[in-house]
Amino acid sequence: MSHAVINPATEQEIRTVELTSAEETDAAIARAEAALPAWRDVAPGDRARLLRRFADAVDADIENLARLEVANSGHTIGNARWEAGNVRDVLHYYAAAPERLTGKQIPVPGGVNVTFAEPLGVVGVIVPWNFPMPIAGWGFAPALAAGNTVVLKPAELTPLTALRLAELAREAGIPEDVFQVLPGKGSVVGQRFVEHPAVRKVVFTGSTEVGKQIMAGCAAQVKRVTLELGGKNANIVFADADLERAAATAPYGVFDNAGQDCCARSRILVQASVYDRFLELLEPAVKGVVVGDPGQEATEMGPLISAEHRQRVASYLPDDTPVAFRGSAPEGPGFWFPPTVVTPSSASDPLLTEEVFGPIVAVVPFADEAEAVAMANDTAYGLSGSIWTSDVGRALRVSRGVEAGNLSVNSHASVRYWTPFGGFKQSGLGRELGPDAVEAFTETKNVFISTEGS
Ligand code: TAP
Repeated sequence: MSHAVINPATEQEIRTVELTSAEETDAAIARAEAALPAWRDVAPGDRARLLRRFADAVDADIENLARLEVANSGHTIGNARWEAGNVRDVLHYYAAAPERLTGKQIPVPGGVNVTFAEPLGVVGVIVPWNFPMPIAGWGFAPALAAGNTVVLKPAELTPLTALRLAELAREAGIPEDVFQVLPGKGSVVGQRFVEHPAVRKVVFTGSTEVGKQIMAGCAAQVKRVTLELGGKNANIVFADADLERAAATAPYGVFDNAGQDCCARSRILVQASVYDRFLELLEPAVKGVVVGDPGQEATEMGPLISAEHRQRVASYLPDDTPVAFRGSAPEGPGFWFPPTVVTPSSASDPLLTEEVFGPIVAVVPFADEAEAVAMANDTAYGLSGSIWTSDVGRALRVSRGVEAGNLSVNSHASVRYWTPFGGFKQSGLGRELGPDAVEAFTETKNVFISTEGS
């Protein structure tokens, strides 16, 4: 079976990709298992060198990878270059890990006690369509660095950059069976990662709904799992903030990648005393977002990923929705959707509770700090958020009060490869990136060596 890969900005077919069957997935997992002993035994410095070579191969291919992503996913060329660069940087960062996977020597009577950081085995990485390159790299780079072999399933809609990354790995000298990319359906390939006993860990990024099924499936084998799931993130704007900056940047905190971002700040909570002024400032900022051909340097927002997804996003705007104002979007072919600002009045409105995953933002007022924190936390999710204030004490109090894994003050930055990333509550389980992520790809083994004479 094959899948026609569509350019979401033009609706033209780019090429077809063969879908991996359940039997082919099992065969790939068997090869990954067979490749494990040799990969685990590669000297730490040599494994590090191979990962650095892989990073260099990605670096030399950035423009090609970025153009592939523009065509396959409709990402703006600026974002797509950043995403390819992120894979390079994550590989370089974790290339420093193999020689640093130290254990501990723990004092015990009658001998020596040491711990080892052992690789888990075959790791299955399941990637969504919204950030095909970075999310793949956050899984495979630390997994490979720790001595695991990897099978990776890109989203059916967006396989092209992952397939290219597998070619670059081979060019860099990483053995073919150590890192395999298996395009296909979640219900086939992803499901085998969950069920196959040789896969010892599943790294899943995607919807909370599917994440729960993955976790339940993995429980049957006590399989390790990392989950990076949805978000309904709050951008909290206090009256003492630099309102001009808060309003000018808010569109980019939610409409980046057309809102198809787990970290999208899709709820803007504004202190009531400056609510009207904030909306006045927000309107020109939203109308100024440049929506169009993602391959053009000046474009700030591209299309949605598919016709089906556009329909889902549009379903959040029934006729009686209080739409404050909208930006622009091209007419004609492509899955376009204009940036849209809504002002729902009920806290239970789906626009305030559900992850829309499109360019729609809800703006609502709050009275004081306590209410802002309560509203921010009034969600099953807990991934990210922003706090705009000029009061350092308030910034820290609110940061500690909001139940989310990644917060930024007077900024919307969420991701740096050297800081931990992940969610509270139903936004996920475990952390990716940062100095500790490699540990999530190892088991601690404790060994006692007796020094007693025989
Ligand atoms: P999902 O529908 O959950 O799909 C994610 C991946 O899982 C795809 O590769 C999909 O395969 C696969 N999959 C689907 N059903 C499966 C099953 N039963 N067993 C194993 N794998 C299965 O999510 P999506 O719509 O692509 O992505 C959007 C979601 O991802 C949003 O909720 C977003 O917030 C979340 N997300 C979270 C983060 C972080 S870091 N927290 C980052 C990005 C996105 P197919 O290709 O067949 O669909």
